[in-house]
Amino acid sequence: MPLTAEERETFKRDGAVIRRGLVSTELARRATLLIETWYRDHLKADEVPAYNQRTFAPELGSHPDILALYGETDAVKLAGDLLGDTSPVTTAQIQIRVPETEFPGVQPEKAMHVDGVSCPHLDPQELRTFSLLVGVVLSDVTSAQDGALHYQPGGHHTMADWFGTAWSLGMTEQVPPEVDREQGVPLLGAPGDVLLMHHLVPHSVGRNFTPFPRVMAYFRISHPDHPRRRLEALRDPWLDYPSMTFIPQPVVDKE
Ligand SMILES: O=C(O)CCC(=O)C(=O)O
Repeated sequence: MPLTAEERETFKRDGAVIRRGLVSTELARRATLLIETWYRDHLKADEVPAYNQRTFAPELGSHPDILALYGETDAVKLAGDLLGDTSPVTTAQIQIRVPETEFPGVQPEKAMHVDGVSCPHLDPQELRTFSLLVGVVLSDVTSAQDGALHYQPGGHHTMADWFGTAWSLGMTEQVPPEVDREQGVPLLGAPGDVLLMHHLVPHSVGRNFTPFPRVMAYFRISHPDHPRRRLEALRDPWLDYPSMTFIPQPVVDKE
């Protein structure tokens, strides 16, 4: 089903929309099995900080059963509804919040940030931005304590203002202080739920106090023109979203 008028309004206001059960149980199950096997056979505590910065299970990022979470679902259509046109997606990021019980203190809270700007592990002059984040929930997240992603509805406007005024390329602050202080809204959900989130919405991630890994797969979707206008897209939240700025003209009856 395409993006409804109500979802479009929500996205404009909050910079985020959740579609429950968008990914079928079978597709979610196939991806989960792969990640569970990797987790059991490959994950080592001393590698968690590095995976945490980039992706867990890097060897699975382009596996057909992982890419299917986006490519074989209506998420493609929804991204197209928002961006008009999208560049091909060839890899996913797998993000796991490991249980504190199994890996105590190994994965502290991730601070508020927007992806690809002033990343602690990258040159602050480098932008690795995109247009839309599509997050697929692959494990139950029933409380903020379950390693939930926390996002700030409406934060895309605050961040665009900041990028256009106080911020300059090369700064190491990831967000302004008032955004850093906010807790955000936890993304609660079940396998198959999908979050569509504007790239400028600030988010953080909490520790996981459940006995089970919290698993998400993320797809970073770009408007094809995004790579040539990264700086402008930080300051104009709708540059990559032509459908959001299109104002329908009233139909005038001709006699
Ligand atoms: O773990 C998550 O859900 C999100 C991770 C994140 O924000 C990031 O990798 O930039």
